[in-house]
Amino acid sequence: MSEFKQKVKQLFQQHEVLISQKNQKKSSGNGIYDCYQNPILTAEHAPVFWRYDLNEKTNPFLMERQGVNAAFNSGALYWNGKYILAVRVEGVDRKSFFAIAESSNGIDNFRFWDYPITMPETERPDTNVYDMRLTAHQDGWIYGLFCTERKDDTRPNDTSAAEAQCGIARTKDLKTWERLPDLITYSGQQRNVVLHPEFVEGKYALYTRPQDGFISVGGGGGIGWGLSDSMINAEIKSEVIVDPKIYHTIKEVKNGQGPAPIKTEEGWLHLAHGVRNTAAGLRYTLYMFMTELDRPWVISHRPAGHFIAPHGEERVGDVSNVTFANGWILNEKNEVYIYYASSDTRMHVATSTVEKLIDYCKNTPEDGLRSAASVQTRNQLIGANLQIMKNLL
Ligand code: M1P
Repeated sequence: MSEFKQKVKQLFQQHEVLISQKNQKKSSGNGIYDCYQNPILTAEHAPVFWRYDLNEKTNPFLMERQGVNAAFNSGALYWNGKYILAVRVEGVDRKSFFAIAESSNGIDNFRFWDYPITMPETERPDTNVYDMRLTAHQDGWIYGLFCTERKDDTRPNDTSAAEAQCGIARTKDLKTWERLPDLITYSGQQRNVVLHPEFVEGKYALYTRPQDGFISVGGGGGIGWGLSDSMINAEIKSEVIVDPKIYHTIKEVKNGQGPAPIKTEEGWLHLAHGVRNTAAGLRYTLYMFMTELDRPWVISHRPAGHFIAPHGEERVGDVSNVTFANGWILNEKNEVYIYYASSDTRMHVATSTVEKLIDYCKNTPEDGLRSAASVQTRNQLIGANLQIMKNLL
């Protein structure tokens, strides 16, 4: 066998070892969810044939011709008994695209399909697309809502001036996508827009995140809510903030809905991200809340603080100190697979159940918004526990 062929073989073998690695539950849990030892997807999980030219004539040094930088912020869907992720793959050229990765058990052995998604463009081409939320809607379509980023043409001389809006596409097979016009709202920009899975008042219902600028949400902000008559020409005429950003909380600077909420008998479970500022830059953590069954825009339970925050190696990456989630899966056993990315670099999974997440939302105290209130809440727990401990220990 030629040296070139041997090197190719080695590349495929190393890749196979990586993607077929078993994932183990970490022993120390918090009772709310279980974490796993390995990330489920990294840049190195991208197929060898996406990155290398395998033709000896055109690539005698077997160079990586089209490197992949990261695999993160993935939409998720439980589909034909498989755990499907619509992964944000970022090339070394900084452009993101979507690619489907599939696993039979949801915690390891994620494999990318041969080709990434070919997402059609609108008449105003996207410069970058990312963070797709998948929603299997009551109308029978699977929708993908994502951020479309384009140059802000009102500031031609500022090479970093960008505009974010909500791109919309739909599919029945996750392979062929029909691109629909971008969402129209009457806010400056939009990111983190998510389609609710059911009709509300006979209309399509969307969680939004209005923002004044590309990075800064500005004066308003928070998770918004609005209805649209159609998804073919989606337009929200009236947008209201249902989960505002709040001073001195984990969502002081901005927040955004994660995946589409999960329906339970006791209300809708929501996962979102909150952002606060620190001397070391922005810190992104995940939080949960519940909304009423019949009014999915009305919050019924607000556990305080973060639900998942970056730990250990998760804290470091292209954008450090970030956890971000735009996908989770409920399976037929009422287990919930929470797919989150760390530091804009790689994907992880945490597993829980509907029962545990409802308990977490209902029984975790709300944020009292002052240190004194937090001490009072904690003292109630300590007092009750000290009584119990007399009999227990
Ligand atoms: O870099 C952290 C995240 O920043 C943005 O999220 P948000 O709009 O809430 O600030 C997005 O670009 C997201 O992709 C990214 O993970």
